[in-house]
Amino acid sequence: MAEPVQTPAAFPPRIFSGIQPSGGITLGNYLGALKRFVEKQNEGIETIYCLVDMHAITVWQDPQKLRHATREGAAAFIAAGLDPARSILFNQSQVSAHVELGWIFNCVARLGWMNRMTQFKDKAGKNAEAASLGLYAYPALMAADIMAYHATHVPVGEDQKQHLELTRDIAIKFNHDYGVNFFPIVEPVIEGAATRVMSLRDGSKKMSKSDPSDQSRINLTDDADTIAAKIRKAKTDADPLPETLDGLKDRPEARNLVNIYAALAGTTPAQVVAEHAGAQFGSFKPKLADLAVAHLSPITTQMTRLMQDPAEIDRILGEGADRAEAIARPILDQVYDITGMIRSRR
Ligand code: AQP
Repeated sequence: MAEPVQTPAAFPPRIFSGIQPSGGITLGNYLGALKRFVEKQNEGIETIYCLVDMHAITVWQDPQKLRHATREGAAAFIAAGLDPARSILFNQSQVSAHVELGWIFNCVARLGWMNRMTQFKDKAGKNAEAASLGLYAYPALMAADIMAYHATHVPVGEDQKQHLELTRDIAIKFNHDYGVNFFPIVEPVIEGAATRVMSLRDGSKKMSKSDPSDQSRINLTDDADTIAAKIRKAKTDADPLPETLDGLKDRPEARNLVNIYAALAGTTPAQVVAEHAGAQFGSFKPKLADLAVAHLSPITTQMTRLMQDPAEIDRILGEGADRAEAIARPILDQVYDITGMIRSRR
């Protein structure tokens, strides 16, 4: 017999977020997401984090590389300070509740909403006819990732803001259509000095795993010399750093390096310009490179060590998936009851 439907009036704080194993994790993913995932864990909030491999295959992934990137992503989480005993860490495909709820949300989300998603337009490019249906439906699966846990807060970079607004719309429509107060209305958590790290080659494009130019990004697997060389070659302008942030208004590449410096140093962009006012990039870049290497090298070293034991990484992901499933399955069962699906298997 189906359990009576619960309609919780208030939802305890619970954090969910994910990263796609669609390549190596970049400094953008680290500063915009991963570093802050760890901070949230350390604040003592319940935290659930996921390598979203089902999202990754919305664009073609070589199976061997996908497996490697999933393990490397997990290694990056742990090396950055995630404790698999305190946070739940798993890969999405091991918990089928995500895709099951994703289908239901495909039936809640409206085509008009999906048509407004700028990330689909950016990723599909001019040849949208050739893009996968999965890439188009991606934001509904993302909503399911979050709602399968009744998560209330989602730390993300600025680029995911629109998808979180869609998540809210889906939850509101589901609750309204079925006359329940079942899904929480999620809050995006977009904080810090580097919520949108830009490409090192083009200040108008975000730093991305899938950018064809490796020079455009810093990867968490880059060694110290590579990081220093990429920062030295990063596009800037000929002017010195100004005294206030106003002076960076029309200088996106300069602003990007200042934001990265602030996020790595744990300070604000305003403090960085105040400290370095008048400095040329010839002297600022080596300081930024030193800071980046000091911050990232221990993470890279730890990732390399963890990657020597892939079976242990798989064990951690499997255990995390069991814990994730224990939360998501009862929520999904209630969704089936709410939507009128018969559940009569013993
Ligand atoms: N450049 C960025 N600056 C700050 N945050 C960023 N994020 C991504 N790029 C930046 C944040 O990282 C988290 C994981 O992102 P994702 O893996 O789900 O996919 P994405 O946003 O599409 O990131 P990429 O690196 O650009 O991947 P590809 O190239 O595969 O599309 C999210 O919280 C995101 O906001």
